[in-house]
Amino acid sequence: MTERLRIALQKKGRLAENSFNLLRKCGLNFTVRGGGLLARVKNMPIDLLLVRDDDIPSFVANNAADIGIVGENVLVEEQLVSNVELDANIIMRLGFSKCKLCLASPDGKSFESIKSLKNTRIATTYPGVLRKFLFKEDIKATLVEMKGAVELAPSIGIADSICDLVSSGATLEANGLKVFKTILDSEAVLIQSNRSLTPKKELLLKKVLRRIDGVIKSAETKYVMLNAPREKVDKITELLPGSDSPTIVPLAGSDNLVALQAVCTEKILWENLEDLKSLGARAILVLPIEKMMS
Ligand code: PRT
Ligand code: ZN
Repeated sequence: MTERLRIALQKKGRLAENSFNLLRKCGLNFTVRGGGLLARVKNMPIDLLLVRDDDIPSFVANNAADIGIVGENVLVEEQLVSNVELDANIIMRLGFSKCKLCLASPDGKSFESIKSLKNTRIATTYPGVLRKFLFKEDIKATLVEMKGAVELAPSIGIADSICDLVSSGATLEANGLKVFKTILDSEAVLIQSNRSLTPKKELLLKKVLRRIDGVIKSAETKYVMLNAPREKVDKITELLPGSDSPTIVPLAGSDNLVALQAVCTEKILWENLEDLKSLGARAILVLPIEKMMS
């Protein structure tokens, strides 16, 4: 058994670039070539298995890969349609490739109540998730299973509504469709089976997970520096999103002003800066943090 950790990733598609970028930010050095199924990480004992996203849950479950990055929608669907129970569980949510699996219908023919889906035809590429939803709601409907282009189904007369992934909503709008129910919220997730790893691989996995966690946290975390009147420091600290005990330093040549520096773990909006300014803060700088480890 190889001591190289194997990570299954989508080769090409909506998850691929984000997955590669995440791993590169974690310090993994690799090149993805056109035809290759495996990419070797040059500076760590890790191989990347580059495949179609639908295969990732079963590859992780069947030991072809130790961990994988996949859309939660694909993981849930594969678990529901697989003949055997798939040993693949979410170990970390990654926060990219967010989308929703929605029910949508042509304008003017919306289903105010989902109960009116009864005895209608619904086109989807997600029969597993849709069937489970209909079962839970006690609705009997006909599923029209498609491999793609689901948004065309109502206009060509093969379905009354659709169940498909939506992110910006532009595709639905271009096809005159409106969402009337979201049945699953999804984002990219890191998955692993319950199988135990060799101690060496386990250590390496822990290291990679710690780095991924650091990259995700540092994406929103910012370092804020500002000058403020000493008596406003408490109020200003309260306004800094997700900050913990800031550093306060006296400013040379000023009795009243101090410099305040804080790590903010939540998103900082323009509105936050305007509020800080109205409390007397000046020279406000918001700096990105490249790496974090706590
Ligand atoms: O070839 P392979 O099988 O690996 O890829 P694929 O074609 O099956 O999947 P891909 O690359 O299209 O999507 C991979 C994953 O990205 C999905 O499983 C989701 O987890 C996630 N994702 C995020 C999306 C979208 N956003 C998305 N918008 N997947 C698909 N879409 C579709 C949507 O259904 C619509 O048709 O993209 C189109 C544009 O969406 P709008 O709403 O922005 O117009
Ligand atoms: Zn796919």
